[in-house]
Amino acid sequence: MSKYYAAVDMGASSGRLMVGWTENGKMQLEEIHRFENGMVKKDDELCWEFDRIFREIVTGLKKCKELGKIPVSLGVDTWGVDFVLLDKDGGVLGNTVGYRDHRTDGMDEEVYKIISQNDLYARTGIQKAIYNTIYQLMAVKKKYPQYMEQADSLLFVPDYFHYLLCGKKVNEYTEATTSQLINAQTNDWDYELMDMLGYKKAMFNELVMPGTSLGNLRPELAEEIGYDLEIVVPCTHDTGSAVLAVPANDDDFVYISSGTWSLMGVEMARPDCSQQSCDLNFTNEGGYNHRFRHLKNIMGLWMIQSVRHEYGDKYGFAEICEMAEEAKDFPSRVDANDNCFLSPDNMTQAVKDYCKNSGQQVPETLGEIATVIYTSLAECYARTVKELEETTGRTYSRIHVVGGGSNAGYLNELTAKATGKEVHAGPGEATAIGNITAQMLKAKEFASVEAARDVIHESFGIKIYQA
Ligand code: LFR
Repeated sequence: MSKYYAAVDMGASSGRLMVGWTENGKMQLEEIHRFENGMVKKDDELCWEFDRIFREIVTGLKKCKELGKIPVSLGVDTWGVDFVLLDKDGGVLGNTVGYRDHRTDGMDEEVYKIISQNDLYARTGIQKAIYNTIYQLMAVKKKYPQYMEQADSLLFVPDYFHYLLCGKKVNEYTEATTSQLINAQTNDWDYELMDMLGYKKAMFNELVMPGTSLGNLRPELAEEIGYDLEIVVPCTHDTGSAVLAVPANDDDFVYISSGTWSLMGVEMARPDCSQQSCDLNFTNEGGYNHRFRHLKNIMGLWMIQSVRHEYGDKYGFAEICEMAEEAKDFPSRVDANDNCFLSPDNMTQAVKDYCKNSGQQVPETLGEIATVIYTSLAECYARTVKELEETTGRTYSRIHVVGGGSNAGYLNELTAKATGKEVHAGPGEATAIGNITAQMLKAKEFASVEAARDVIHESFGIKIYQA
């Protein structure tokens, strides 16, 4: 009888509860429950709806039972950097603010008054992104100092769901590295940095590695759901899970974890905290077994998701891809990494304004806007590959695109053309697969990461685009 493993895989626009198992040497995956996600305005802050989402997780677990696929364990992965502060009774302090909120505006400067950007990079190896936890905490400190005083515990979003599920408060390592408060050499909290910034050390919890068991469900929850299971932490940072599921064991490739963001990089045994890497704004996020993700954040399909939403969610992503292809000769380009696309009031307008302000032809139709975004992304990928080849001092012959965005065929074609590299697209469910893989490794269903990646390669279709 197969053993089932559950992944709650939450992205910025939707979340799913997936169940995975192995059968005849292959990995199988089934989506049990899907729900909407997104930041909503509350008290003029962009916030996540964690109470509603927690109920969606419970609904998903109940559905597993109805379908006769009761999982032995569960792990949650989400985007990085966001957190809640809990008081000593476990209550959330303040709003559950998300990383695109403007509370971090100017907080980089506040942090650099205390430690320079270069010194911060040398210690943490983490890229400068204005929404990193380190800047968000500075915003809380300035705006709501009382929360910082009352805080008993800081939990990142997946940690918080694990806590609601089983009652244990820990910080999982891969997600914690996105805070920019972990020392890249020691792989532990940088307490000295916290002291410098005036962040209370006691609110940071024990760091645990992917594959750690946190114990079983809270009894009242097990009763409601109708069965019990173990909480086993995966790489709770979605990008960490996605990279664990890249279907290759050599090192002659660059990956793109393609979803709301495009995360493009390579896996490395040691972080590169050099000045060159800092200047190019590459990050070194912690991964499974302390492998590092040396990568760059590229704005990604967030731009397309936002435009689609502004057109009333009328068209599917495949349709938008087709419209873009029809408008493929439209000549304008944007810098996909310009901050103006991080959290604009209206993305369609932001793309038009960028083209206008840079003296280019302004896109009018949805197809034209989409083609500007896709081609600009592909060109950004091409620049990033060159930078990676520079920082790592070698060349790569192919690109593995994993995650939901790997289904965007037109973008894959553009990527192959712009980079001159073969593109291997899939699996689309890399994040959930990686989450489940960490649980299966813990359960010894695979002898090693290499063995798991071989099975992933055999189990899910991979489409190749020639350069
Ligand atoms: C992708 C991701 C990126 C992180 C961004 C914000 O979903 O986790 O890795 O930089 O979201 O947290």
